[in-house]
This record gives sequence, structure tokens and C-alpha cells, in this order.
Amino acid sequence: MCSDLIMKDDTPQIPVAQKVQPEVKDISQVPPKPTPPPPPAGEPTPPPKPKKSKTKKIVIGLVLTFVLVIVAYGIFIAITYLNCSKITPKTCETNIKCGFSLSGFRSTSEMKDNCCGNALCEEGSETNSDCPTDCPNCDDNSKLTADSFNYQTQECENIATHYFIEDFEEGKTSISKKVNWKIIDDQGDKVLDCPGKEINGVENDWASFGSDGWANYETELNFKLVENLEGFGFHFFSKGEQGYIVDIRDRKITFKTGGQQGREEVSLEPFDFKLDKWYTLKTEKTESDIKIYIDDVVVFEYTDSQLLNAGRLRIETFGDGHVRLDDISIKK
Ligand SMILES: [Ca+2]
Ligand SMILES: [Ca+2]
Ligand SMILES: [Ca+2]
Repeated sequence: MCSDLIMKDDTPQIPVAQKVQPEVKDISQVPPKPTPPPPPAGEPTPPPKPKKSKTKKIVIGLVLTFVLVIVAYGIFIAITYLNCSKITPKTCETNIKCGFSLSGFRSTSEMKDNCCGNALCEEGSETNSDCPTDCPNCDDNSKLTADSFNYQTQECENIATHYFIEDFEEGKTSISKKVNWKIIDDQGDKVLDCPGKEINGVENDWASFGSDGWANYETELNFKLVENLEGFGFHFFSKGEQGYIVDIRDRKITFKTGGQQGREEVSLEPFDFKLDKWYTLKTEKTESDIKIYIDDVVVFEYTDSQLLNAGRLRIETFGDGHVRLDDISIKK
């Protein structure tokens, strides 16, 4: 009972842990770390020394990389040699060798001369027809140019020789022909048929072609008078009311100067034209000298003081005249 009374005392209990005293180390037994002496005043602090193992790793890495590069380069060189040694000679190729350089083995070769396939069109031994590989086809599909191959420059040359060439074989013409005129078949040859007034009551009919800038040309055309000898007129160097006219009708050739309206008759020559017979009419003018040919024979010669050397061309039929034309060429 007496102890129960003591336990019921209101005095607060102090926890036992609060009474534990902390362990006190005897620091006098731990030797203090030596403090490095401070650098002398005014001297820089030396850099820390690299560790030897890290340097070694870098050296090994560099050596390995170098070896790998050498091996890879060796493989590359070996591949270039294999590729080079497998090359089969092309046409005209001879004396193939594999030459070494730092960029690998490469083949060198020579080309045989006068050989079809050496990328050179060689004069005296090759043309487009026998070696199209080396010699280009210089045909430019134009009758107005002379086509050839220049062996020196190795290029085609297409030199303009004509202003105009038409034979009507394709059934078309650039001549601005009138309604009555058309391309017909004449004994297997396509020709330009030019009737006069007999169709649709037309008094006369005409067509012009070329341009005022066409200069210093020669003309040539084939003609045939059909049905009658009324004939036709052929104008050249025609510009406005200036120009020359060859007038063919009634078995004579008349040469005139002038244009569509006013004309001056210069000369007249008889010529025994036959019906349904083809003739070739040719005109030339060299400086002031004019020559007119029928079938390559000079039928008329005239000296003109006019400086007339350029202009378009015109064809006209007279009255009942009916003419057929073919192979018209205007040569520069
Ligand atoms: Ca060749
Ligand atoms: Ca041509
Ligand atoms: Ca023809």
C-alpha cells in the first residue's frame, strides 16, 4: 500500500534516455591531417597531374583507330584492284592497265585509230552510214540547208543555201494560193495546178510568196502550159511597184519591169512554146546583169541600172491561162 501511494505521486517522470550522456571521443588520439603548405606568394598553382591510366587508354584507342583505318584502306584498295582487273575492253579499247594511286586502282587504256566505236568520226574511214556510233546524222530535215559533217570540229554543219524549195509531193504548199489553185497529180508527180478565169469566172489569179528581205537570189521552176498558150507571169525582186516580170504567153517571152499595176515592157523574144510540155525557167541577176534561161539556154539578157536585188515572188495567170508548176526553188 505504501508503494502505491508513492507511484501516485504527481511529480512528472523524467525519461531515462535524457539522462544518457553523449560519448566523448578523445580527439587527442586522432592525428590531424597535414595541411599542404601554401604556395609561395606570387607563384601560380600547378595543374593537377593527369592520371597515368587515362593517358594509356587514349594511346591504346588511337593505335586501335589507326590500325582500323589502315585495314579499311587496305580492303578498299583491294576492292578497287579487283574491280579494275575485271574490266573487259570496250570496242576499240586496247592496252588496258590498272594504275595505282592513293585513291585506288584505276584502269587506263588507249583507243584504236580508225575504229568505229572510239567516239571519234574519222575522216576517210567513217561516215554516218557506215559508222553511226561515231558519226552523227547531220540531216536537219530541211531542204533549205546543205548538210555535212565537219571532221575538224566533229560537228554537223547545216548551211542555208535556199530561201525556198517546194516540189508539192507531200500535197501541201506554203504559197498563199488562190481558190482555183490546187495541188494535183500529173502523171505520178504532184504539181501546183493554176487555172485562170475559166473556173468561177476569175479574171486572173495570182499568188505571192517569200519576203521583201529575200535578196540576191536565183530562181528556178518547171512549168507546163495546158489547154492553151495564154500563159502566166513570174515576178521576182518584187517590192511594191518595183520588180521584174517574165511574161510567158502566145509563143513569146516578154520581160517587164514594175509591180502589180504599172509595168514597162523592156523586151520581147519569140519562143515556140508547146502545149503540155514541161520547161524549166531560170532567172539570175549578178549586179546589174539579168539573164533568163529556158531549159538552161539563155533566151534573154538585160542590163538594168536599178539597184533592185531584193523582194518577194509572185505568180499570176492571165485570162484563160492555165499553167502547172513544179520544183520551185529560190537559191541564195
Ligand atoms: Ca571512229
Ligand atoms: Ca538540210
Ligand atoms: Ca512535184
